[in-house]
Amino acid sequence: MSKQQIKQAFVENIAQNFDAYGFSRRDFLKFCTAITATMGLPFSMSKLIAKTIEDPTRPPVIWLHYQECTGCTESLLRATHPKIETLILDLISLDYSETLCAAAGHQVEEVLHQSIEKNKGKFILVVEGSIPIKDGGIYCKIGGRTAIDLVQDIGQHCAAAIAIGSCASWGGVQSADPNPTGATPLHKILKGKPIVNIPGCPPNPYNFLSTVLYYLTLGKLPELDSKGRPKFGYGRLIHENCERRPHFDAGRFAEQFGDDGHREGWCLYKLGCKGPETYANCPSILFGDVGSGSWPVGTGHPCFGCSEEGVGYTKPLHEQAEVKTFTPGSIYPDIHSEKKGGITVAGAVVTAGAVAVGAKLVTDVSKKLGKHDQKESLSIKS
Ligand code: FSX
Ligand code: SF4
Ligand code: F3S
Repeated sequence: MSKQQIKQAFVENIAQNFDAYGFSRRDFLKFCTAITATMGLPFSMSKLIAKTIEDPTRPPVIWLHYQECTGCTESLLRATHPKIETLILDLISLDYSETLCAAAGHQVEEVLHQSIEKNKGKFILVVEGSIPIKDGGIYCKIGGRTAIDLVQDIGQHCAAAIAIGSCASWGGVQSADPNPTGATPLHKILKGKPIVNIPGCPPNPYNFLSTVLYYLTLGKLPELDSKGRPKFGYGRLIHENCERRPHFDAGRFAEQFGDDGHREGWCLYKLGCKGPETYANCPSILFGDVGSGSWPVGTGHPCFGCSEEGVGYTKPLHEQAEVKTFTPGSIYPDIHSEKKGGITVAGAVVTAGAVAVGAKLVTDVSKKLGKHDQKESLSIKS
């Protein structure tokens, strides 16, 4: 059979398996379009993404687990997710994963060494969990070797690495004060390799899948921010895309869990929502593919900043957040223009009021702007 025939057989095999996976080819193409949009790529790229998924070449992946709860793997593989994620995992060659390997002990260690030897400089390393460095790293050992020793040894041979979850990205829950094990993120242990951080506890599976697909399709990593996160997933504050944002702008806050404001779906800022200082796309891509509202704030709980270093597991849950952007929202004209004839603060207030709910809102927003319109950062206290 020629290479072309093998490829054709593989593509047909996927097509036949659509039913087994519980989705149609149409669903598959819809998925490709959605994930292309998640990556911020032009619509036309969705065909290339589909091609990548249908390509029979399976890139080798080695997946290491250290200090964590396995929630990242769980959220990626949850049976409640559409099985399309499973299909993606079928398309990588997951050579080693402590959670998913059927083999154990020396047998699986042998598989790991063989994969490293065979794929030197080519495999993608995924690290889930933080790496303890205190007391010589004794708090996490696998096969008698410390996590720090393993990650440096294996990591030197990878093509690129992905730190999945907040634990591997910045220390996560184990790094909470007083950080008894010296929990440390991957990028501080593994040097000289391209590393992408996909924080979240757990992270949204689509941000991980999009990063892998981006790499496989374009042969390079997506553009990263100063914290090593893909800009497509972490370029915006949660507060910018939250469905409760109009309530924030209008000054309508839930004051207590279960009060009238909470029941009405008002803003959770005063209950400690960290959306105003947390960069993630949770409100846009949601979780679990079950429709609108399927994200923490959507269910009525304040975001606690699980994906943001210095916020999640660091700031008290119900402490009020630092608001990093101005109010009113970015849909309103720039209220800081110094150009003559540009819109004034009062003008912006009037505009906001006109498009929103009327004179009462104008008064509320005016009060806020009066206090804060000169500041770069706005912090509202109750
Ligand atoms: Fe758990 Fe992953 Fe949180 Fe950490 O997720 S969901 S503790 S980010 O490393 O397994
Ligand atoms: Fe949404 Fe939280 Fe911002 Fe309120 S403070 S608008 S609930 S992200
Ligand atoms: Fe985490 Fe906040 Fe998103 S708690 S899942 S970053 S809404």
